[in-house]
Amino acid sequence: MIQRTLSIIKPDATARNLDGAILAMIQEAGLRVVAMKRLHLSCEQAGGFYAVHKERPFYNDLCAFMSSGPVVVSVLEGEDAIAKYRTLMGATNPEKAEDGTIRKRFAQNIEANSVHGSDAPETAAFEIAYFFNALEIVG
Ligand code: RTP
Ligand code: MG
Repeated sequence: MIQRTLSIIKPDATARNLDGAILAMIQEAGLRVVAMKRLHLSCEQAGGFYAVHKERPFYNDLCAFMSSGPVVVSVLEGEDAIAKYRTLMGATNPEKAEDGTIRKRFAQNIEANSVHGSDAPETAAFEIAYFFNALEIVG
């Protein structure tokens, strides 16, 4: 099944100029970039994106981190794209991430973990619409 998922290259990764290396891993995995933009989110914009985590203890830190520098948001398309990208990212905590994953290679800690990917079709739909309109996605 061809799916779309939302990817964010997080501020820890853009700060280290890793956007290209991460996008290369994404493309090598067979996922297509069908939309992309570079943004510097406000704390409020990051908070709206992570609204599902509002009650979590790490929410305020996460909003501050996600607005601390530029991010690269993109829509990835491909067979089973949501699960495929989650596998490529690796575990949230890089100490538990498998070899060959983006987080194993690049993440600094459980918060500054270099990438985000949608975790289900419903969250992918919300997250894609948060950043892109229909004209900005070119399959
Ligand atoms: P993501 O949503 O970014 O793809 O990551 P995920 O599903 O693997 O992790 P999730 O549980 O949804 O948490 C979202 C992001 O919050 C930060 N976090 N910090 N300090 C902490 O204990 C903690 N736990 C999570 C990470 O940046 C995580 O990706
Ligand atoms: Mg998540």
